[in-house]
Amino acid sequence: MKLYDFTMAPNPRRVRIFLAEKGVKIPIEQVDLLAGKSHTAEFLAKNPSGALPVLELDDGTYLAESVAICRYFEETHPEPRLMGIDGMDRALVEMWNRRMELELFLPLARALQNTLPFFKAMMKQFPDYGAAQHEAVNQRMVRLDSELKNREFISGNRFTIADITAQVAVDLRTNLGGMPMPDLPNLRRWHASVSARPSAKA
Ligand SMILES: N[C@@H](CCC(=O)N[C@@H](CS)C(=O)NCC(=O)O)C(=O)O
Repeated sequence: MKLYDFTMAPNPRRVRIFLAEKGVKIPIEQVDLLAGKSHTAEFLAKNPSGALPVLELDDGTYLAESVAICRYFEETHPEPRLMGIDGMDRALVEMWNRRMELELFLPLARALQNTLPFFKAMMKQFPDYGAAQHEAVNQRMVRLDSELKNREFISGNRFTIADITAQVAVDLRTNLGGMPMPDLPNLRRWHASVSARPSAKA
């Protein structure tokens, strides 16, 4: 088994945090996205999307998509539960993880890709679209702040994959986007709590 990873990239970090929370250690191979190494014929045979992360299994299966890889480890290493503890909780965790993915992580990625000089050589940028996506992220963070008012974590009072998705997005906004954490007390309290977990170093 092997995880294809690129330390700088946010989606692989979601899987690394998930594995760290589970205490699972597997071999990791770096694929340099900046050098285009995920678009070689050899890598496209593993994942035709040319994207990371990818998990290579011992039977030759290649599993792509961060959440699918996390699902694999949730099934093979159930504890601690990061994707829900029973049917209803699994549905709630999925709801929150999709919200964090679709309403925070993806708009942030589009915002950064369309506004940062870092991405200029890699893609055609649409700065107005990027600015609108930044605004969508800011508004979603305000809403998240009120959602976190009466609970410790995003899907209730347990740390789940939804926290990981949001944590990676918020850290990317700060570290690559250079934007400070907004002055939102519940969001800050939640972020300090997830950042204090040993898995945050992954
Ligand atoms: N939906 C995919 C997105 C994967 C993705 O976009 N990965 C980025 C790194 S964060 C990547 O490999 N980009 C390089 C490319 O698409 O060429 C997932 O959740 O794993």
